[in-house]
Amino acid sequence: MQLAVNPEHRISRVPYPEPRIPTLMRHVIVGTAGHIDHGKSALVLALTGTDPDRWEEEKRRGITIDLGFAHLDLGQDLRIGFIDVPGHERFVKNMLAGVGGIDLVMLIVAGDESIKPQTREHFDICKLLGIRQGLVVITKSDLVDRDVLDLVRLEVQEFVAGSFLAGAPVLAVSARTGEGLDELRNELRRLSLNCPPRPTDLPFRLPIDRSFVMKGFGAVVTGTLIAGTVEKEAEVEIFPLGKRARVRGIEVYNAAADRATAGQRTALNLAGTEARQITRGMVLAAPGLFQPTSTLDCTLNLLPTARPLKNHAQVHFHCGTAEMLARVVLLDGKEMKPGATGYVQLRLSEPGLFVPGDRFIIRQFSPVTTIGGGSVLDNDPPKHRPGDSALLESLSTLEHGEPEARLELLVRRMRESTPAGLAARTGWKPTDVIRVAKSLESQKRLVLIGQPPSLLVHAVYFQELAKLLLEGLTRFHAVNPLVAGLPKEELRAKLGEGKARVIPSPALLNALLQNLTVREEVGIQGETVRLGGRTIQMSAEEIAARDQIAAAFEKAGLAVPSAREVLATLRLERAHAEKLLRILLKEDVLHKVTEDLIFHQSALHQLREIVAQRKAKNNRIDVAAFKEMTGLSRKYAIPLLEYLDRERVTRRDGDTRIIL
Ligand SMILES: Nc1nc2c(ncn2[C@@H]2O[C@H](COP(=O)(O)OP(=O)(O)OP(=O)(O)O)[C@@H](O)[C@H]2O)c(=O)[nH]1
Ligand SMILES: [Mg+2]
Repeated sequence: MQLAVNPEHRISRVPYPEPRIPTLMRHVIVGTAGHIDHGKSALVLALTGTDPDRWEEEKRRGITIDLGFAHLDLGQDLRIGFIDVPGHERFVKNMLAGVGGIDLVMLIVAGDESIKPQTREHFDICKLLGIRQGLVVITKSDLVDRDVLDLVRLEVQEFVAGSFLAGAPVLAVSARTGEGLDELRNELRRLSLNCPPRPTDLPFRLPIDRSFVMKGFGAVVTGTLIAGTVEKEAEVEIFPLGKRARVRGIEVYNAAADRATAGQRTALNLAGTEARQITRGMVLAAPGLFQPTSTLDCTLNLLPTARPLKNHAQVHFHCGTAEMLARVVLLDGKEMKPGATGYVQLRLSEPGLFVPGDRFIIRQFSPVTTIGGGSVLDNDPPKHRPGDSALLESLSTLEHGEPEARLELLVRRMRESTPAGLAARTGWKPTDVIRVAKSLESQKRLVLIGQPPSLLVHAVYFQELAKLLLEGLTRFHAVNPLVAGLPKEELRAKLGEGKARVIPSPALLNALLQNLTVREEVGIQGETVRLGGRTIQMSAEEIAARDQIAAAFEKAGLAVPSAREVLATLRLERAHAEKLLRILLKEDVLHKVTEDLIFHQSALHQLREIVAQRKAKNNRIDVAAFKEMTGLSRKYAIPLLEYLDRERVTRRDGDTRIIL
């Protein structure tokens, strides 16, 4: 760009009355769009005084290659950040990395050329990305006379008819003479103040558009903060790397700041990571909340100018600043017609961080042109079976449903989830998840556990688990009439058995048990769960015999004879004695170390004490020392040492063991 710009026009003359009460400054991001050489960068320079073409190559060739940035204050209460994009068709992918974060678009059309191919492609992209605000600027007004300008104006109005820019201002300006710039600033201010503010209380996300090393500082990344807030010293997660870093410093529009909020151009200095690991397309986000994903269920809108799209077609996928290949799996048909809209599953070539509501663009694999776009509905979709009639219905719920219906659908699929887990699946903040969940709870569609709720379970699943639990206990008691009940952990594992079942979390099991205890359908003693009203069916004789067996093992200490020998010393029928032995094992009075060696817990407890005493003097022990210390023969020493390894009392290290 070799334009000599009149310095008069570089600086905003602030044609607005200063507000008497200082208000909070609004931040709005304005993006340029339009064909190559139509004067986008020259206009940004004329408006802001900053040349957005930063690179030597850009200056030399007089074209924009990559994104450029500048900003302008229009009054004390409004700062506009400009993202200037390249018009060259080869650099549309760079344009896409910038346009994802903008609030309003300045569609640039040169007065001496009118509408050209990238005017159309850039405008298609803006429409597909759901940009809602903007204006058209006819540039180079000094090069054409009024008649031509009027003609271009008419062409532009026809071009934007029926779109979000229908009826938007169409202004003629000259970056060279400054004509029309004041009016443009006025319109930019008016439109900016009309833009809905970005959500600052959503989970923080920053798609990275640049990453570099700053001497003396280390890694610096920049981007447009699309949601939430980030503060100095905060921990952030880098997606899809899965690494964490600390925010050492923040700059907002080149000035040091303690925090940055949604809608601001932001630079973060990161500690704990290297700049060369981070590239454009990665995303910084609140730590521990999101999961990277490479499968997305989406809506897709195919442009009327595209070719029909075949199932499994490979395309270029652009979302935020990320760019990768993707396969498009059509979910409602074999082929998608130009101009049509439908549901698709995108299988991405790399994982990334995407949240429902995120807009994306797809471009044809070759030759590379923009063919469509849409928005993410589900960032962790289940596997779809062909011909699943419920699939389209659930996708339609995710697209159009009320928040209640959407949340219920996700919880039903996930069976149980946390507010944070659902925030990652919806893009809502956890408090909104809880608010919607409470409304569903009052309609008995969800069960909320904890105060404040920490677990959300679908009501149907909760009832189903309760039924399975009672059935399982009934079966258990029938087979084991002499056993008090099932340990909780075993019960939990049992609930996860069978086809496509998942093991419920301990918190969910506890909530279920609490619910069933209140209704007296189950009873709990320590860790043992039994059916309500159920007691062990043992006679006085059986109890005496059970105690006799326990005493025999206790007396034997560590040098126990085999279980068979112990039982033989008692005057009990063999099968009966074995049943009582099983009860003692279940109740954890006795413990099976190997198939033939059963010890009383008191003996094992004693063993742990001996080992602990040894550790005070020497934390290593070999078989010989163990034998000497316990007075046991090899027959017992080896299985007992292996038992201690399993219990993590010791750890094997070559020929010896370390006492932990
Ligand atoms: N006479 C005149 N020339 C202009 C005006 N605006 C831009 N130009 C010239 O048009 C050429 C292209 O301007 P740029 O601003 O680089 O165009 P661009 O749209 O940014 O181009 P790309 O970024 O490569 O797509 C330069 O030579 C500018 O000097 C204007 O208002 N009047
Ligand atoms: Mg340019």
